[in-house]
Amino acid sequence: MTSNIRVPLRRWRLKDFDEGEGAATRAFDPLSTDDGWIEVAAPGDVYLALAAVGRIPDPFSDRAEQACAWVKDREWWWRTDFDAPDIANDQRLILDFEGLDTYAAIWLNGDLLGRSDNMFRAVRFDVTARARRGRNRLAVCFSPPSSMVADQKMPLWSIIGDPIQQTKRNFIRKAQFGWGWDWGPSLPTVGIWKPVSIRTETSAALQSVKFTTLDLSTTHDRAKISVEIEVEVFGDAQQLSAQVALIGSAGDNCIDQNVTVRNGRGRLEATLENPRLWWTPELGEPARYALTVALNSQDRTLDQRALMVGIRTIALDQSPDPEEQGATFFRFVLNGVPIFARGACWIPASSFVAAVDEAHYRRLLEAAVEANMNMVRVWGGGVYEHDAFYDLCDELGLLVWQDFMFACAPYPEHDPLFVDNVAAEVAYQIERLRHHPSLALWCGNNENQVVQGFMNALKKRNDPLLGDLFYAQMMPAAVAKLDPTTPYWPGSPFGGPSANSMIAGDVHDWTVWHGMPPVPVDRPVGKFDLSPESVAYTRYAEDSGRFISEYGIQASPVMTTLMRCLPEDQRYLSSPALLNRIKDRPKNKVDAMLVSVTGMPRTLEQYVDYTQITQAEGLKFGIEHFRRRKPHCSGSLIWQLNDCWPGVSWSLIDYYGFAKASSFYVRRAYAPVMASFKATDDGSVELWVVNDSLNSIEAELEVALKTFSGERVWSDSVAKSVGANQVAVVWRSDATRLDVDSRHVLTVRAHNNLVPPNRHFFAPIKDLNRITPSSMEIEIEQSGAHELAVHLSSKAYLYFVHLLVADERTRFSDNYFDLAGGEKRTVRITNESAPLRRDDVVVRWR
Ligand code: BMA
Repeated sequence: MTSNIRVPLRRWRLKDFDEGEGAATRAFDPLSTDDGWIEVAAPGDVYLALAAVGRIPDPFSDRAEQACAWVKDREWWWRTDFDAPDIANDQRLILDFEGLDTYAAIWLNGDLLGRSDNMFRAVRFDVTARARRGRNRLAVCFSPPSSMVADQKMPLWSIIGDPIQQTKRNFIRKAQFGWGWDWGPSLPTVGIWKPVSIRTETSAALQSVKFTTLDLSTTHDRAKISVEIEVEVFGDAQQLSAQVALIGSAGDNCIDQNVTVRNGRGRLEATLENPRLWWTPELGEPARYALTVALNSQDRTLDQRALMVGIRTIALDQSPDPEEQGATFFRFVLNGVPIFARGACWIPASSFVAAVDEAHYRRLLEAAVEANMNMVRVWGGGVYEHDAFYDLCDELGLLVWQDFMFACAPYPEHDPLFVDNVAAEVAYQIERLRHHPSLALWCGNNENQVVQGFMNALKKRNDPLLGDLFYAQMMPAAVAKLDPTTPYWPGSPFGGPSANSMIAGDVHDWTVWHGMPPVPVDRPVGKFDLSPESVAYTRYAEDSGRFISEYGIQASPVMTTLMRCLPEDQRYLSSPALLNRIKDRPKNKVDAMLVSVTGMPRTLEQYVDYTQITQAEGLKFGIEHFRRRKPHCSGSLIWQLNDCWPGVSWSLIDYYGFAKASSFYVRRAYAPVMASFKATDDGSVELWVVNDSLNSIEAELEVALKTFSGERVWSDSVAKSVGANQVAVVWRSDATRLDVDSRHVLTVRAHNNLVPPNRHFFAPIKDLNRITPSSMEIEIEQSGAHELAVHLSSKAYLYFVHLLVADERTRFSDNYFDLAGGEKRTVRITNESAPLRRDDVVVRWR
């Protein structure tokens, strides 16, 4: 055991002042009373603390965002009293803030200790000389962020909405989305958003522990790893050494070795025989190892660190694509295996970033794995997430594309203080996250190069990108130095003749939804076009990109969510409270998509269904196209997985955790082995099988042409093998056999459950010639207190069959599917947290 003690400081008090008033009235004074101060936890959030005592409404309710607008303009003081641990002569006392949001002055016992101006850096103070025996008073003053940058000048681009332009967010090292985004409210946070503790250290302390998989043999039977240790020696520590242990999940001790520490450094390299590798879910187990490092001086353990690590190699293949002239791959290679990244972009899981806990992360990340994802992209307008996020990604086998936190703006690279601040942030975050096996990529920012490129093309200029210093020089140098085995990429999107090029790098495809002109290679940039033809989701088929790291369609959350956040008199189409939940502009942008897919909704209920149908069908179409292009396209990251509040957005899962229809469509379209139809220009249809697994598979499929009333026109049996990690056309119908119209549906079913069922329509959803029955056969069986089995069947074809339970913790074995005439399906519904009863379930269809 070490003699070090770490005491978390969790209980604080909070009070607001006019700017400057706190110090003037000696809010830092150890003797001042707690009158008018309210309780707050650290980590914690000011809005939530205020709502708890009734000073503001629930910020997510109705239009409360406006009623909370004053919070960001106040000065906030956080205060706590603590007893300092006793320390010996060879010890020091460290005050450790893992994250302060954002402009903070820290006071101890009435003295100013220092300041902090970056939410993404830790702040540590040696308080050995300042702390008193017994009671100490710690106070942190947070200044209103906008007033700290009031005199800064550099215009923002007007791409995320005008009011947000006024914030000067690009000067503030703080979560950019907090000022409002096209899916989120303007509720800039303030306060202690990460743990704070006081701890003792004895003579020397571990500064960093770095674990690296250096090499993996092609047959995977041998891995070379290294452990590097950095130590700060501040006392008289003799004969420093580190005991390094690596233990597998079965308790097998792979390494137990003593490493000499000289000049503050120690290093160990070892070769492991038959290591259990870290894999994504479709390729294997995400095996992890427990790494512990104990820093010893003679017989005494001074410090200790424990990390969960994984053995894997990750690379980014950008070699020329031999089959697509002039193009280069953009594909991740995990343990030597080129993979197709199936995933989504991650935004902060709450506007109140301090308040996201492990359970919240777990719900969302498990839902990502259930949707057959293997990658999430931590988008650059949010935060470097809490440790629990990355631990869960490690545990679940989800690769992480990690943006640095810069988004949709020029950044002040001409300001040396800002540059130093960013350099320290970049180094801190790399050292913090580099040991995670899930970490697949460091990426410079979100959309800065591409927007600058657009501006230049429109204005026929060649202005440099302000901030490029960070993405083109500082970050790659820092990654090369501190984490050289993780790939670096300058921005998303980036690569090729223009940043959003289809022949190299990654692509954000916003033709669908935003009406962005398709990416020009050798043409001048076109015009944004929001006409229904321009934004139709079938335009995903024009995308010939290498890796689509953003594309998406907005949809309403489920009705239960709307009921929770809309007051009773606002539950109608286009009500002011509903429009307030739509942050993209124009607020009716979705209409251009609905008009050609479902037609326009007349009721709130239709709005929920029609937007969800359009999102689900559109993403299905896009995913199937991108996956059929494997390996030329090697990634699909949907914009966006989750929400930061109960809004109308591109998310697959809403703020409370209710899945939209798209979650289930995506689950099927992302199945590692998947079959999809493709209509070709000559009027025929092909059936493709995509195999992301490492085994060759035998596809035994039945393809059938039916009418919606249940008549079988013809069917074919297909038996074809598809090689490991390959795609293949396994069936093709010529136009003559397809004498079809809006009454027909082409279906595929696997005899051996190898692929999820799929279908192809010959007309838009709204024009399908179906007779929708008003009833179906439904039998709900109580198979356990927390489990129901719902047996469904229908004589005629049913579209968009879905089961609703008004508890977001409910899970469904499948949902939002079509039921062919005569088909029987059983859906298993479970809820580990609450009992389920038969009448909790509502079954609907369209
Ligand atoms: C891209 C993202 C986000 C944005 C989304 C939807 O621009 O990077 O900034 O929210 O599209 O517009």
